[in-house]
Amino acid sequence: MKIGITCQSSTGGSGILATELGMALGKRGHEVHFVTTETPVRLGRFQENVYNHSVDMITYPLFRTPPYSLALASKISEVAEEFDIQVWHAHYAIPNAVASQLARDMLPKEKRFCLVTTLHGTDITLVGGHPSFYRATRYGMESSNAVTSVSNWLSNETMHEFDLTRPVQTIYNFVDAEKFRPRPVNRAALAKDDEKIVMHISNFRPVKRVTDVVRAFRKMLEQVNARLIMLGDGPERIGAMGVARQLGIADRIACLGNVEHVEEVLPAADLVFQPSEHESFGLVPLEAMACEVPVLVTASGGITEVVEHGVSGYLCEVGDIDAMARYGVEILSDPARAKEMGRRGRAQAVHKFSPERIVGEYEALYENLILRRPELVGLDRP
Ligand code: GMT
Repeated sequence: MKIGITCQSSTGGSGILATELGMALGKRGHEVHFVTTETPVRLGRFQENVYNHSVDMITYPLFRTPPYSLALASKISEVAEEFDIQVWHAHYAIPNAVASQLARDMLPKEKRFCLVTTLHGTDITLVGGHPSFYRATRYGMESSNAVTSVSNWLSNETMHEFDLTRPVQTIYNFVDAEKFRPRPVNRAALAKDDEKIVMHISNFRPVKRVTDVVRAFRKMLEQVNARLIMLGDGPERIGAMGVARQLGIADRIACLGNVEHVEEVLPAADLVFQPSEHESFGLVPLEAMACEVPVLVTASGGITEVVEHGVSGYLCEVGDIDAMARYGVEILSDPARAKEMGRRGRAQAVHKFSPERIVGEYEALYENLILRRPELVGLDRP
């Protein structure tokens, strides 16, 4: 098949998933064309069948903000026409679904693609639901030929919040368990031998509740000798470090910033800690599970479909710092239990969230749409 993909190219779960999907499709022999602002984070190396096209942006004194969505639509349309794309896959509804729909409208009928939109979470819960984007988000979904989301929770939220006339199909995210696996890493560069490693990985947005990480970690320190390693960056990092200084634990925390190959650091963790306000899926905990690292998360959103309480880690109520600290200490001070949790987490990651299974579900969706393409793009009508 010939498939186009649009996604966010910054470090974020939706862009990462879209990139991993494109690379997996390329390995399966499909021709994949990305259209993005910059090369997506995990698409660094050349890979057969996978191509990346950048959106051409101009600045002009008349524009207070350059109209990115129009440039994106023009580029998608150009790439789709040149490479005879059959299915365009928009990841993250804003602005990708509407830009893809506009791109399709710019094409002559016989060149029009089938459009799939995948919802990732904040495009519905935070951004898309905002009054300034609500109608555009709804229009993007209604005019797609298929809408998928990354958890049952997000599918239901979307149907309810946007009162859609069409179904939303859940297709879970996946993890490459060859890449994310337990492996020897340079642990000594991160912590002393007698220190446990608690790890947090995010884009440090308010929804991640990074100060909860710091507060609960301080309580864990009352009972275990540990170090907090934070990967990623974003607006809440400074504030969280301010809290750490107030609590007198800044010297027990290391911020590594954005790390491209997370799989080279993640296996060093004894616990991955993500106390978000909500997570529509939780790609980071899934990658941790694949590395046999137990996870501590909040029972809010689709993450409850990924992490099983007491099996691969623990689920706490949002903001319940005491419970988080208690569960954290339980995992960090019982290596046999932690090992068993890690083992069971990986087994679940491999069984329920494998690329074979999930990429196969996307392939089946695309194939079905391509069979119906004449009807979907109006080719069966004069
Ligand atoms: O907030 C983020 O982590 C970024 C965001 C994104 O769209 O890039 O992540 C969302 O999509 C990920 C991939 O599907 C999910 O694993 C995350 O749970 C989801 N984030 C939220 O729902 C807050």
